Amino acid sequence: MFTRTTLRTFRTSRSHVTRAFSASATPIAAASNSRLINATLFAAAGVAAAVLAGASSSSASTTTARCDAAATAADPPVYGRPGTNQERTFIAVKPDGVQRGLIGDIIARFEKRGYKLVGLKMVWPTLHMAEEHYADLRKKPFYPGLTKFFSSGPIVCMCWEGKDAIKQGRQMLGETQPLASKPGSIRGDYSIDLGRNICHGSDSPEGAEHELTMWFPEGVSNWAKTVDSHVYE
Ligand code: IDP
Ligand code: MG
Repeated sequence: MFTRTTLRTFRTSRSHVTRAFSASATPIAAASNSRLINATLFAAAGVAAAVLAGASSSSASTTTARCDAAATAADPPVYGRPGTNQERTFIAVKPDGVQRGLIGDIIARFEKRGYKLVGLKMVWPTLHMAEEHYADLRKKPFYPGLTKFFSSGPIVCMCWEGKDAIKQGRQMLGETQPLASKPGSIRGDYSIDLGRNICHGSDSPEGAEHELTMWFPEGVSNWAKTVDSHVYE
């Protein structure tokens, strides 16, 4: 179900996101676009919860997924709360990482580390979106090639939450230059060339705010992770 929905969304995403990021449009189209995937994920979570409930009907602690439409005033902004356990970072699998089948591995690394995935969707960026995303690099000579490549195919957008998520995310990615990245890091394990370093991660709280606001205008899912007491002391 997830795959079919993703593909359907993928085919229409270019027109949706173009509108969403044009100067005059509000992000409504992008919101409905990615809500489609979010809703599907929630549906899947609901099925899982139902299965769990059936397997253990005596459990009083069974929780169900809460729709993100039910966000409360206590929820953090989409870019989280830097310096707390609700710090958030924007991690993306770039077009080369998607083509090379590395989505699952990259997600798994953050998941296994203990971070919480609060936003996830596939988007085929327009050139304009790529330029917005890398706006801080617009004066660099490689900017045209970088933005052209970043908009050459779908990327996977993620919002990860947890203590020190921005800095730790960067360390998990490795160095910008793959050849300088240590084995064990994502870039050190899977990439060689600078322009094909497969993943992106916010480099600062300001960067995370810019990127998460841009890529998740519809917001993310503020869910409670029940195992957090086994991740944080
Ligand atoms: P980052 O991705 O580690 O944050 P940035 O300096 O923000 O690195 O650059 C964004 C991306 O631009 C890099 O991930 C890399 O793919 C590409 N890039 C950076 N420097 C160069 C360069 O000198 N030549 C070609 N591409 C570069
Ligand atoms: Mg950067």
